[in-house]
Amino acid sequence: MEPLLLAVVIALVLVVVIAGGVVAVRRRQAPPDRGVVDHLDDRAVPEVEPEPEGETDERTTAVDVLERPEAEAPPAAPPAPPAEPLTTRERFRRRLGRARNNLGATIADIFSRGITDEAWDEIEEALIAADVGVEASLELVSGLRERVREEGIRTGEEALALLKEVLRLELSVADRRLARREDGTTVWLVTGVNGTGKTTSIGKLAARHTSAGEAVVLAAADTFRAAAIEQLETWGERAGARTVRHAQGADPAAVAFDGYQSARAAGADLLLVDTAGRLQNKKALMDELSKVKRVLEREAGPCDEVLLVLDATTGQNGLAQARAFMEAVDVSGVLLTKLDGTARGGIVIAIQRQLGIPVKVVGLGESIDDLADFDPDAFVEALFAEVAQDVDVDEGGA
Ligand SMILES: Nc1nc2c(ncn2[C@@H]2O[C@H](COP(=O)(O)OP(=O)(O)O)[C@@H](O)[C@H]2O)c(=O)[nH]1
Ligand SMILES: [Mg+2]
Repeated sequence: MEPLLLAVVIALVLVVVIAGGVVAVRRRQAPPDRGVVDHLDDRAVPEVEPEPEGETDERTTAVDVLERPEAEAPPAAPPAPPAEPLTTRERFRRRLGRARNNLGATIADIFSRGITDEAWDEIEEALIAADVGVEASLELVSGLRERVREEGIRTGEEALALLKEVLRLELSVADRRLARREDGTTVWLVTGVNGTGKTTSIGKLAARHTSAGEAVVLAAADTFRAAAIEQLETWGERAGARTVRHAQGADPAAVAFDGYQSARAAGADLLLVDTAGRLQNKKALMDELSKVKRVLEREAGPCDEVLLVLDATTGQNGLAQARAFMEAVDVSGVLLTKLDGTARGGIVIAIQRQLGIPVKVVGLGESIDDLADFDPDAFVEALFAEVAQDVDVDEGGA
């Protein structure tokens, strides 16, 4: 019988404690807080008549509180509407001020003076100066002239509209998305010459995917300088991604291999492999890169993307670099950085035309969210948008 007695005593004690707690809660809600509760209640339930002063007692207050629990944790000021995320078009428009002020404005100006032989020559020159490439510029202009003739186009405005259409068409590809694996850890190998923006872009990509709820691992396979490893690690911390690293000077292929094993063991969604890009010894660099890919793929299967990072401000020189990399590894897509920093922009067309590789992602600045999937419509529109609509570019006149 003793255990039963004990249980009864415990139950009694519990009842007393709970009752005491309820009374204490009610007391806390009683006047003088009453005025505040009323005031908040008026906001939350406006149809309730305010009680006359003096008729308030503990009972009604307690009932009030129990019936309107929201009064205990009142919403502060009505929440501000969340800031609208910028649309892709808006982002391109804001960041392409330089190219717009140069390429876009130059072409619009030429066409505004009418469609003449000189105008066509000047358009050709403007495209070449914007890094579209000589051959491509000549072809684009001759195709355009023909269509203008065929379609009986008379105004510069119409000709400009047609040029935009031709550029959009030039940039259209079937699929620009970064490839993902259905099951297991997706592997993206990131290559390119030093200084083009590999590490920064990896940080931005990582952030984009961690904020979508994915687990991301970075492999620091640029082992040449300790600073390069630390830079990647810093980006990883910012992005919420773990970095797999070895000591400075370690075999980059071993780091990539370990990166994959670690990512797979952790069930990570995405592995991003950073690599070195010192062009001083091109042969050694390319040998190293193909070894990284070979060793990585032995463990991970084919890389889902081999991204070549190109710096838009290096123009045609970047294309020569690209060819060297394409000999060492099968590049599947270009990540074009510093589009915000170039007054040219035609490099986008040159890359796709001359290398036959789609620009998949672009860098639009140095911040973690300055990365966008390449969108040809938004790009062409931004190049030719009214300069007056430019809001975010302070040094666009370069
Ligand atoms: N304006 C601008 N700067 C960039 C962009 N991407 C990278 N950078 C800068 O380019 C420099 C080199 O970048 P880093 O990632 O270290 O290049 P890596 O040597 O290829 O790894 C850094 O100062 C970056 O901030 C971009 O899209 N726009
Ligand atoms: Mg780097």
